[in-house]
Amino acid sequence: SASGNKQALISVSDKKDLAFLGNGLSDLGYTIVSTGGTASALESAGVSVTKVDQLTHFPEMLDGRVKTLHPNIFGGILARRDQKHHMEALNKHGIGTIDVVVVNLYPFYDKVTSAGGIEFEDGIENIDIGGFSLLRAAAKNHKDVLVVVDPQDYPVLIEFLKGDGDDQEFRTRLASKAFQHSSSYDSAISEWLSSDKFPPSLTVPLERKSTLRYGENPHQNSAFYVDKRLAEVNAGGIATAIQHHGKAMSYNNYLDADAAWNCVSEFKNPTCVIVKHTNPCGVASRDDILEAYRLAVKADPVSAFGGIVAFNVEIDEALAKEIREFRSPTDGETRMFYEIVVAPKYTEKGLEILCGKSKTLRILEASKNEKGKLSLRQVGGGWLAQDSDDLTSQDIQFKVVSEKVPQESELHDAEFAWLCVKHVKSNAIVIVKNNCMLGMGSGQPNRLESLRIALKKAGDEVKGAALASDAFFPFAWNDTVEEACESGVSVIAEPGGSIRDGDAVDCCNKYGVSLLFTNVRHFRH
Ligand code: 93A
Repeated sequence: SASGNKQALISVSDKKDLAFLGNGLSDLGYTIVSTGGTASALESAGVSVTKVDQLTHFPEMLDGRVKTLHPNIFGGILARRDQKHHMEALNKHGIGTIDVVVVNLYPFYDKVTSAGGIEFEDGIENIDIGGFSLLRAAAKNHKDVLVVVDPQDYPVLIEFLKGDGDDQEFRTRLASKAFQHSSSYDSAISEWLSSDKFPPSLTVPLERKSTLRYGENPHQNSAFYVDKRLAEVNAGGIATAIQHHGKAMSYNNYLDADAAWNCVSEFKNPTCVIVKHTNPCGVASRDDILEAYRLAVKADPVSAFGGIVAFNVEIDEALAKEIREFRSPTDGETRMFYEIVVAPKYTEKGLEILCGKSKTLRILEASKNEKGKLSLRQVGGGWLAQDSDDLTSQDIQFKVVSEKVPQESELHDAEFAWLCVKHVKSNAIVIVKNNCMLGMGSGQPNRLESLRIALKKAGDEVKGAALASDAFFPFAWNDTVEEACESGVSVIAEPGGSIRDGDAVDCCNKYGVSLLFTNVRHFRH
């Protein structure tokens, strides 16, 4: 370089770990070139810096819109070290090479998605131009320039520079990360400008989190991707859950854990949900979470075996012991076996006991999914996008349309069944009594079959229970509604909206059953 030293350019919005980075690079003999705010932060951490304006001979201008955009900076990054005429051009103009570029951009996505929103002008000012160009220039010339966009990579950068060997793969990986960042950055801007309403122009920035052993079946390759933007704003969900123990998560594990976590997160009271093949097959709420757990298993012990257990409360020693020891109600002997346990928290002792249950048991700590997210599904050659189904029981009114008015406890059970049925594949029927699922029927192409499965699982306990259906009943007499009434349920909750709603009302009146219309459908195809 012109100064004879190797140069590193640092220009960052996120000033995290700057002292570590600055000192690390200085110790390795780098001259550090920096923009205004970054330079101040480095100086106050005791790192000496050269300001960009000393290289560009221009002040940072236009309120910072033009800081680094100059041939003396970009020449030093983009020159091909193996091209004689490139190096001669640098020499001729007194430009030194820049071999390390550390940039992170104005936090555009955070700003435009921040609570309360942001003025349009503010959004515009948060569009990073110079930093963005630095990133792309350095990434283009990654053969000779190291580019770092993520503060988490500072330690590996320093380690790499300390080593004597070179590793093109490392350089390429950093470059790929930089382009991935710039591409999702621009996508966010384009989405913001195009519209703030649905439907969005879709550009989801995905980062491969892991390669999975296989997909839904062993002959299918598979990987797991996190939505980087959601991760950056800590939107929660199964993608960012911490795995404390157990075998690596599989493709099906992710699907099932997601289903269990989404369902259990619906409930305010201490609740246990057991999921098998994405369907909740046991759900119970109790002040005593141990009892909730036992009841959730009891709803369908055969299905619960090998399933996923989720809680919306911390797992402590007592609960962990219960999960470890509880024996299947089918024979009173076999210890229950699970693929995964998910909870928002674990006590130290609770975690220790669960880890001792089995080597393979996956133990996940998840944080609650933020609402208002987009739900995407693939079809041949395209994607379907929709708002996620975020309605809660507070959003739903249960309108009594029968002569019989439900008692408070019956209404409560109907609400509980309604929260469950939302998470069961259509056609979905759920039967609930006393805050506990007694039976469910899922995924049948006809509703009568789902009803019969749910009734069979509920057995004699169905008397006086509440029943919820994810969609309306197209037929009542000699069909679903009448069979439900004959079984002894005391209240039925359904969306309503069928041309034969009148039949459903008449039928419930004949049997003295309460009928509630929610006006909301919860298909899950
Ligand atoms: O407004 S800019 O697009 N113009 C530039 O020339 C420029 N160069 C770097 N923003 C620019 N940057 C960005 O400034 C970096 O990406 C970084 O996020 C930020 C650091 O500014 P400071 O060091 O003053 O805090």
